[in-house]
Amino acid sequence: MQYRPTDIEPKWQKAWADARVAEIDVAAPGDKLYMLNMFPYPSGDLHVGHGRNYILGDALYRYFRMQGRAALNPMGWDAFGLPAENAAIKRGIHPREWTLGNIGRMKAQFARWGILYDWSKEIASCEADYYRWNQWLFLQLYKRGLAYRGTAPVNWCPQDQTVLANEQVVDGRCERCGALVEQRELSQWFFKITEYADRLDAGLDTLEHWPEKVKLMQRNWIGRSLGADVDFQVPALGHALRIFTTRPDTIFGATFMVLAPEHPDVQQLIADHPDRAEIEAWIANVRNQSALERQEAGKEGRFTGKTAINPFTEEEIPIWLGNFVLPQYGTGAIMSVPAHDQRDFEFARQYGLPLRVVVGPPDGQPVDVAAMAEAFTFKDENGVIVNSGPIDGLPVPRAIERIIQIIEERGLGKGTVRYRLRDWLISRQRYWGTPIPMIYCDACGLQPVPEEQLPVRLPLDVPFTGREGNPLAKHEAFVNATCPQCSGAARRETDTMDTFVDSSWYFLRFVTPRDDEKIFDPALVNRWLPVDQYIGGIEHAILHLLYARFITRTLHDMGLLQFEEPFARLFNQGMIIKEGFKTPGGSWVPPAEVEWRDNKPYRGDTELTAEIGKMSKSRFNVVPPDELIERFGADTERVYTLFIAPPEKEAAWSDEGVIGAYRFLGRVWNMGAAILNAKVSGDVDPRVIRKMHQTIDAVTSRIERFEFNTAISALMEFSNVLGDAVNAGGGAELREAYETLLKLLHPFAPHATEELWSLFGNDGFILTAKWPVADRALMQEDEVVIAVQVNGKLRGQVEVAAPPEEASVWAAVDANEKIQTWLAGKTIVKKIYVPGKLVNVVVK
Ligand code: ANZ
Ligand code: ZN
Repeated sequence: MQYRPTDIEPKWQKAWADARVAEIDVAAPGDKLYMLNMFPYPSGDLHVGHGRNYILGDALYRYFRMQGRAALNPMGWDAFGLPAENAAIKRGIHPREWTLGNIGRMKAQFARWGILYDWSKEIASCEADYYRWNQWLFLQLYKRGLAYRGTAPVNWCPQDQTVLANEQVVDGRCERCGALVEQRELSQWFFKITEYADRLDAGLDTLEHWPEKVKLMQRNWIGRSLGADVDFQVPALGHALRIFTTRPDTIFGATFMVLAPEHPDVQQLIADHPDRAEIEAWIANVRNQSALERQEAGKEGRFTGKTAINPFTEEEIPIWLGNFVLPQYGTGAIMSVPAHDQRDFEFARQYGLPLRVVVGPPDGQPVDVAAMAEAFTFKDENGVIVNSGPIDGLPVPRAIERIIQIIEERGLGKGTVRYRLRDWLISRQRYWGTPIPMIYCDACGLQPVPEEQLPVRLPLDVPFTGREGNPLAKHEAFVNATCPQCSGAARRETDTMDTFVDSSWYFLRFVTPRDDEKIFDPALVNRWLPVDQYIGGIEHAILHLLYARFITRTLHDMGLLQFEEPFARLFNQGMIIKEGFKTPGGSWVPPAEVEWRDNKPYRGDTELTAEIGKMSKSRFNVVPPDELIERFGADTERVYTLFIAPPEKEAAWSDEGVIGAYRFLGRVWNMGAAILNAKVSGDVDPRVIRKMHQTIDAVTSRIERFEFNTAISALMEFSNVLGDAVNAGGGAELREAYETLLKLLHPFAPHATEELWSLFGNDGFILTAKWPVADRALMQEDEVVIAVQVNGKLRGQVEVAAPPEEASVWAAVDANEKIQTWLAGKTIVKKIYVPGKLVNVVVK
């Protein structure tokens, strides 16, 4: 009997699949647990870095099953998106065919890893029976004013006559043809997520079991800021310009004003400017830049020639235009306080504008303006207001409250809460996505597609050229529609939805994925959700999770959901990295092409450098799971992947580590063979039983805390103790302890443990066996070690029978010669006993 994983793994994979072990009846009673790995984009192949995510989810799932939980663990495919369309253009294969082929390959890979999903609940977002509910959802949001049309700038390739996604723009040029990309304003569809900004922000406080880091990223993205809107009168306009500031306490230091070049009053302000043409050309140039380019361009501005009145100092201050002021944030106009805001400081230095200090350090030291190398950004209690009349001497937070009061009393403006969050632009001018269910009629205007006409199906017979825009727009049969209002000829919307719409509610669909009457069953969904454990990459920390939280709230407000937060617990696994090799020019070299000479890596005559990179295909440093499984088995990959590091940490792949995991499983296997073949039986060494209970306790609590690596080390220790007992001639009596080891190991090495479980003559899957429970009494060591201190310094230790009693501890201290030498000739002042841990003798 030898450990040959390739002989046993496919057998158990088939047995689990045939028995449909992971299928669950959501209507049956039980202690429900909803586990979910973020559904992947079906890009094709999976490497061991992806494996970590699914393997850790599966280990957890198997553990909960053995705990007797009714666990739902579904899987599906985030199947719309750009790469499928690119494959269609490059290789002439239809996006659907490409996607379905990849899904098939990935499913086979999941099976080879021994991962159990409830495939009866599988969904793919590119199928009409899924995306029709995207369309239904869109219509509900539209009815409630939460889906609307507005204009927004897009990347436009003038050569290919098409809209480009951000990732298709490389250095400002079209990735495909190299033409300079322009910004164009297009009419597009939005979801009004901003209406939920306050609730999305406040809800973060209720997410106890989310990583702090993710909550912080969400909070920053939502960007709640408290401040004030203040009017500055502009004589030349005849009305005021309203600014937004988060630091109204600095208003006495506002020495100029800056507007976004897009601000609606700009035209009037520069109407009689002598350099008007030059300013307009500059504005056009700024408008054409993407947000990123605008940031990178450095601060630039133009003076309008006009002034505003600072309502507190009553001074005339110049009005500038500046590229660093964004049109969609706040009011698109700012009061500049160069002494206390770094952007304003740089702008003022660049254009020679004046500074006035209005916040000083708490010690009251005067600030030397001429010597300032940067803005003094005193905030919170660390800043005290100066040179500011009624708020002089107040610390910043109190000054903000007070000045807002004054602003409101004097009718100059009001205190405000603002959010950085923008509405969600869901329109994509692409083919491979959910058609937006709207119709344009010349007579009746915009009309929603009636619900009973859903789904609006994506036609499959379209040509893919990558040019001249969205192929849907040229598909006559698709575009020509009948107006639902007047039955006249009308046109269909040809934009499709952002794929983040697909993933914003899929976790609700998994409960009843085949329902073609409704999006989900509210009673069942309210029983199964929120998701108890959500697992996925940190790359989804912002958008996906925010959109899912938003859509969940909209469905809550429609009366369909009783909860507002979809994911009770969130876990983000770390990345697996592997060493790779680079040329001096920076390109990655596949390991197969690397030659070693004098202990240095070369390709041909070029010396390479070794670098750590994240696993990705383009870097040639992926470990293909197939090769690994072929040699060592999926159980080895699973144990290694979970043992390598705490799962939330980045981990470096090591081939020696893999072999270590393989040897461990081999030892467990051989031990099983030895126990099976043992003839004699006698008493079990009590140390084995004690170790067993300690291990049950350790592994259980560590799995629950996601400490898979230390859970596996506890199993290794236990298997060593058990191995010693076997080598010492222990026989059949070790069975119980060994079968306990198998159960505890099952979540990590499911195939080998199933095989051994059945070799030991057990019926049924070990997966459905009961998880062992530790007996605390049997965990107790016979003896405990108590540390002995003299005057607080460690001077020795004593061993007493467990559980320790104070009297016997002191008796042992008295009998200990080494400790007595520290006490000789001294007077004992006090004796302290910390139960079960230490004693301290205070002497004089
Ligand atoms: C005066 C001031 C003084 C400001 C000071 C800051 C510090 P957050 O906190 O990120 O929301 N601002 C307002 N609207 C802007 C826009 N459309 N584009 C660029 N900047 C804008 O930032 C709020 C601050 O950013 C506002 O407070 C304003 O500058 C600037 F010592 O007003 B502050
Ligand atoms: Zn009509």
